[in-house]
Amino acid sequence: MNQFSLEGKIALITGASYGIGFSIASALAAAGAKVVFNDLKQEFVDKGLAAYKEAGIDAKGYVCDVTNEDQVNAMVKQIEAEVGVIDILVNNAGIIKRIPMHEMAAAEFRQVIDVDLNAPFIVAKAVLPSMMKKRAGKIINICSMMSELGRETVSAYAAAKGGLKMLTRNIASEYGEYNIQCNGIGPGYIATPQTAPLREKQADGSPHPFDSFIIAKTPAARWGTPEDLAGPAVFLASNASDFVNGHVLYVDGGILAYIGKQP
Ligand code: NAP
Ligand code: GCO
Repeated sequence: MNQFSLEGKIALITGASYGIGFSIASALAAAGAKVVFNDLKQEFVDKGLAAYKEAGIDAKGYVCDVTNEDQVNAMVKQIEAEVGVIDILVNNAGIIKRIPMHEMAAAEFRQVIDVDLNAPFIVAKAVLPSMMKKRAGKIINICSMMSELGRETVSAYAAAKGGLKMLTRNIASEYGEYNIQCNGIGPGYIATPQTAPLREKQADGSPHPFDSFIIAKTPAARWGTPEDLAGPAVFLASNASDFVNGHVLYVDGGILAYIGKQP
């Protein structure tokens, strides 16, 4: 048996019209899974469906705000009726606000926590009952290097992603006896719309200082691509990881292991 095969599995990837979610969903589809995804607006769902179709993937898309428990419960119910029970959940949807903490409004802090921590709880809670009944399931939470490290302006994001690491460990602890594995993927610095502001060329055409900083801090000396996350996601979604539980797999090119290149 090919323990990396996802044939016959149904995978929900949240916020997967583009970016990391789209790449992970595409990899799970290539391994045999039926992909369903959501986004905030029909416009983005439609764009995502077109992109999946272009990639030869017959995905199903739903409009759902992952912070809204009623919408999430309705979406999961609809998926179970239209497609089937969700075998694999990837909590990917996320936002970041880069604001110095002493200038950040409490409402802005709460919004990041809501999307990046409360929503993964809401969506995982919605899929757990069917996984428990089936006595099988895979939950993958997209954490971050900021689950381990802080930096200026990302207090809310780091707090959320640090909490998401511990939520991952707690789901693993509470539901392992149902043969449900919950793990995290901690991407390093990945070239997506979320990090585009950190890579913008300067007015004189020189690299963004943060771009140069990340290159110096990464042994691989490059930004990651969403495709770098494909293999790790298939591994954690498949039977190959049935005894891996409560782990955060950092896919960061080695940043967390490296003091950084001397300037
Ligand atoms: P992105 O390009 O900003 O995409 C985020 C996706 O989440 C978008 O499709 C967005 O939909 C969706 N989303 C946001 N809020 C939502 C909500 N309330 N309900 C439903 N969907 C929502 O981000 P990305 O770089 O692909 O990152 C994806 C995940 O990886 C995030 O959790 C991020 O924190 C994490 N991550 C990213 C990096 C990186 O370097 N890029 C590194 C580590 C971890 P809309 O387009 O409609 O807003
Ligand atoms: C930032 C970046 C990071 C990455 C990622 C790193 O502003 O520092 O956006 O937070 O998105 O989370 O793992």
